Amino acid sequence: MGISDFPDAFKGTRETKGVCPFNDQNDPVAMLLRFKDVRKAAHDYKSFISGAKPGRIVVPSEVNIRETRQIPFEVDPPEHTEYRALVEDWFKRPLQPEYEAGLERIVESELERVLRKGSIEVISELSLPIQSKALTLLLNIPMEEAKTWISWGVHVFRSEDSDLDGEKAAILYDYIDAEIDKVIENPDDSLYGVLLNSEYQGRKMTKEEVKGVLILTFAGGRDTVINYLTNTLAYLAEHPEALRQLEDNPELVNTAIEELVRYFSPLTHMGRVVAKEKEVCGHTAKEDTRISLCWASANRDEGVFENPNEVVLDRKMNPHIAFGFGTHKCLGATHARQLMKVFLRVLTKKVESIEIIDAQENIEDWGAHQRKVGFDSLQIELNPKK
Ligand code: HEM
Ligand code: EMZ
Repeated sequence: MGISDFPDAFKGTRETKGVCPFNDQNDPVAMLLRFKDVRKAAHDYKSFISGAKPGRIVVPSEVNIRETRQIPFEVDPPEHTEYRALVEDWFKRPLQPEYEAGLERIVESELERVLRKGSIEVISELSLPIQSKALTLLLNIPMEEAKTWISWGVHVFRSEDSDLDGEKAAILYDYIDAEIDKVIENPDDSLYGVLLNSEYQGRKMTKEEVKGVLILTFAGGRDTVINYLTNTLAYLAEHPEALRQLEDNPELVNTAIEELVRYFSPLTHMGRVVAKEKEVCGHTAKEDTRISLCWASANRDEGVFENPNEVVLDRKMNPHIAFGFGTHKCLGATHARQLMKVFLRVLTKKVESIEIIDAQENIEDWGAHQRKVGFDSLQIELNPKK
């Protein structure tokens, strides 16, 4: 098996049972594994709610390490609809030509820097800096600020030795609290400033609500984007022909970015709390227990995707749900897609070949199933084009 092969961890259980029980901190989760069931449950926000105790829909549950409600992620309609409307246009800014040019400058300068080094550890030396610098565009704040975020490392709620790290989370909360206070003192046109000026239900957004949006923006768009970039580099190292196809046929990038995010599915699953007992795929989801929507498993469903375990860069029918489905579908998807498009464009222009020197896989443990989601470290050598 190659370094860039990401096996389908849920195949057997998806086909035979469709549901997989998982015990998380004595708050069990029934993981839904089939494409149809995941989409149906994601659509049914009245039975399967996001607006539970903050942190509870995340697996592993974060109830013990945070109290702030993430907005609009941990809110259901009708409140969700109004919150989401406040930020929807802001998160479409990545489609503007100036924004794309900004992404291009970031990716170019980061790639040039590592090309001078030759051999690098991808996550710390390339993916994290690109992710953090790109996020300054999404928040509309000076690029300088990325230095602080890079110093936090890859995870904001996790650390090397623990899935949940309250002390690490506190760094992010304290930082956001301080930034909100700064912008209250000196209003600006950053996401902080825009939110502090926005009205929800006819009144100004509270500091706690603004914090809820910002925490989500930092946490949701961090390891997902880092894995998307890192795993793609591993894939291109092992598939030099793909690197050249992307260079020779620039249109290919449009289907390639979708196929790569389907195949890698950087967010494995997300939970919901059962509002009222309901039968799903032969499982009785009892009131106040949890289910999860396993995007990663759904994206390998053979009933929907032909050759699901192969990366087909020009895949035509690709209704993947790596960015979620329905009410809560990813607000950061436009940013992530634009970043990957630019990354592939610049990479194919500047890089001749990539060699893998060493790789430590990051394997998630979901009880009966172990899933490779990315790497803990990936050492590569980059050879520049002449
Ligand atoms: C929601 C995946 C990048 C912000 C989601 C959901 C998924 C997802 C599956 C749905 C969660 C649910 O239904 O409960 C991903 C992946 C990414 C990515 C795979 C990268 C490849 C980002 C980025 C940002 C972001 C860059 C922002 C900086 C959000 C927000 C939501 C969300 C705000 C909640 C939307 C709502 O509740 O209405 N994401 N995400 N994501 N994501 Fe992302
Ligand atoms: C939450 C989540 C958002 C959670 C859409 O996903 O991402 C996770 O990485 C965080 O731990 O708190 O923000």
